[in-house]
Amino acid sequence: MSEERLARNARIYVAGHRGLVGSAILRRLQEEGFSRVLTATREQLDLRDQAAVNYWFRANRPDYVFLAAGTVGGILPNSTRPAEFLYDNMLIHATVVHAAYLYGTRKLLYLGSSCIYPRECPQPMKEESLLTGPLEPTNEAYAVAKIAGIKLCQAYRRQYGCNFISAMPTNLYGPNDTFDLRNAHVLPALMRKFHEAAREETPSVTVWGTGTPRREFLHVDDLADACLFLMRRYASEMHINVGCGTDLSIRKLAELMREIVAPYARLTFDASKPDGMPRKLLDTRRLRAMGWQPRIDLREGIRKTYEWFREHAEEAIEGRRMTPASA
Ligand code: GFB
Repeated sequence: MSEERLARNARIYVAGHRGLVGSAILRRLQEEGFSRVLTATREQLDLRDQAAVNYWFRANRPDYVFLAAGTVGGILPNSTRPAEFLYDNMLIHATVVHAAYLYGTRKLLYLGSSCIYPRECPQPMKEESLLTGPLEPTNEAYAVAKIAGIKLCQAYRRQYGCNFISAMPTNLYGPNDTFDLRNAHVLPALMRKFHEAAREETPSVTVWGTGTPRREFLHVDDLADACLFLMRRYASEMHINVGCGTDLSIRKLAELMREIVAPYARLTFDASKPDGMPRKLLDTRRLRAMGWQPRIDLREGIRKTYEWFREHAEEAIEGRRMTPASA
């Protein structure tokens, strides 16, 4: 397979550069010395507006696109705001993919999510398991939009010969995550809860659900590394999983977080909150066979993220990512 050279002066657009994933890709591109990285804030460009996106692409002509923009959140907003998750994400994927086709983008990498696989999917979840069974109801809307994004990239490849590829990351964490408890995913939510509990006299943290669901967590800097790797090396129609290969129960995650952030805190479980998918572990053999592997283990990754959180607690807690069409 021919390798994409990614010249240092290539025009590279990171859609969603303020989010967890986009900001990690941006940092990585800057570290590697790319001199023409393009971004647009939500105020500058509403990615749900095809005419505006076309205009922006015509003016900026990106050679490469990392499509990491979207309306995202944890299990609660996913289940209570399905209209926004479906509408925003379907439009954002469609406008950017279509404009990339119209204005001659050389290659586009679309970021999906491990929630595309069926609720009862055999574990670890292989790429081939897509559309083999019903989806997990708590994130069906988001998953349907993400599946549509994969199909869009495949369709533009088949019909127009576009080099558009899709990567499916597992649950992610790291700097610039959402720490607003109503919208956050489990790892940043627990980090904040333990951080706040550490200041209490009798520290206690409530964990949603039963604690039995299992999740796989990848540091977003590892994902950014995989994204650059795939942009250079992957050119197939099949989406490709990106994960670390091991998972743990939510109870174990809470215990690990407690050890790092607030060792004396007591754990309680709120079973009135949803568990969601029982298990979500990706089969990453396809990517590993190409020679990629993650570098940051979970304990080290949580420590690094907690350092970042303490330095940025105020802005992190404001939770600025849960807005439509985040750019
Ligand atoms: O990370 P999370 O919100 O989303 O929740 P999913 C994972 C598990 O952690 C669930 C439990 O079983 C939650 O009940 N949990 C325990 C908590 N305490 C907390 C807490 O304080 N906050 C949160 N948020 N969870 C999302 C999907 O699913 O994963 C998205 O909704 C996306 O569509 C994303 O795919 C990657 O892993 O269940």
